[in-house]
Amino acid sequence: MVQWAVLAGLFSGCAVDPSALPDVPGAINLPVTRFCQFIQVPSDSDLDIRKLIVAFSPVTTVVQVYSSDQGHDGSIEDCHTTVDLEEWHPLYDARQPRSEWELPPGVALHLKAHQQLLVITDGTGTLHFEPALDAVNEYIGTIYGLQRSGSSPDAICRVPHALNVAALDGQFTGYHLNADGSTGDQFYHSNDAGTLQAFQPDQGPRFGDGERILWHCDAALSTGCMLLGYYYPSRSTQESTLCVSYGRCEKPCGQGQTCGNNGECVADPTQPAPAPAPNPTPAPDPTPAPNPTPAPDPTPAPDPAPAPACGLEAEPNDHSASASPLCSDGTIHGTIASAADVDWFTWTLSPGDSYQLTLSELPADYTFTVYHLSAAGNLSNLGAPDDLGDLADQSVYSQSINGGTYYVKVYGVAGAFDASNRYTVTLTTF
Ligand SMILES: [Ca+2]
Ligand SMILES: [Ca+2]
Repeated sequence: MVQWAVLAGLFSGCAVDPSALPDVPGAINLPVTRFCQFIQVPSDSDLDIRKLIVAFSPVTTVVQVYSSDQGHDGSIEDCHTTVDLEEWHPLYDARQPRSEWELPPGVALHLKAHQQLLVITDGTGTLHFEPALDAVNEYIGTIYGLQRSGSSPDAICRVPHALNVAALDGQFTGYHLNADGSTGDQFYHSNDAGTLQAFQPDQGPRFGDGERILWHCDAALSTGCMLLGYYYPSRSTQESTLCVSYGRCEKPCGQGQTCGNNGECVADPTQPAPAPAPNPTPAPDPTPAPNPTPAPDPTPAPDPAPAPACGLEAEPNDHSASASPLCSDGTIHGTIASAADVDWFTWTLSPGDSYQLTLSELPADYTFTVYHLSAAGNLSNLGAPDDLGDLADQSVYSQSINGGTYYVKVYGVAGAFDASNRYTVTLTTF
């Protein structure tokens, strides 16, 4: 699970003069006025786009456009703090109030009829899509990922097949990765203006089938870096590849290991002993028998250990319909008992409630996704935390606009589980 943090910002009341956009037959103009706006492609047929213009108010610093194959109820759901990149595929990203991108001849960006879009911006303006006029031979695919600067700023990404890069965006420095794991030639460096770097036809970087990219998130560029590449050909009209990396390793390393420079997991010198997993509090009896009215003790011993508040999940809870309610204090414990185990929990909020949901005490790499039950009975994905592949606590923070029933799904990343040790979910409302 990989997420994109939504950037904080203020609305601008400054509308962009639509006359500043070219009057092209068949072009679509999407006005965007909300911080997080769910809109659908206003077309009854699929569209092949040859040129995209972002025209926003001068103070705009970010315009992120995502697409999804899942519908989203409501145009102004909770403006969640993270975007689930498994559901939402980046379509375009601009860090300038105005940007234009014209695709190479014969290459198009494909939009499906009424496709669900999510636009996140701190400005107000218009997305302008111009249709392809000539024959379309290839479609644009996207490759994307997240990485943080800091102790392990390197990440790798394997391209899905041989491809030509049409444009690159994001705050990173990109290198070819040699087969032996050593760093090859640099092919990209984020420019100071943070603008999309588009290449002339067949002048962009090329990658072979299965080749790996090394991308480096330098703290001088950003604390959180985004990789966004547009390439052709793609194997379908909308191909997207989410790059998940654990440093230079493609999979999380085990306990006592760290990711080495060659992309293999190696023994972590900072953790000399494979310490047994700390489990200071044994799991309480899942069904503690109520004390059958003890005889009143004239000198009652004070209870040394307060009873666990509510306690454990109640399996089966593998679907939202069988979700375990959070305890009255907002906590619950559970175990991911197998690679297939998922645990659903539920709670309710009043309109306007702010909340923070935290997953902690992880014995393995788990993460979660938050959902809201709409009035129509549909679950909408509100987002998920940053999971860095470690055992650190993960949180999301948001505000409920309409209140109602919420769910969280906790699961192991890449099949991670630990049947013996518990995790903890904590909901705080304020
Ligand atoms: Ca469970
Ligand atoms: Ca379960």
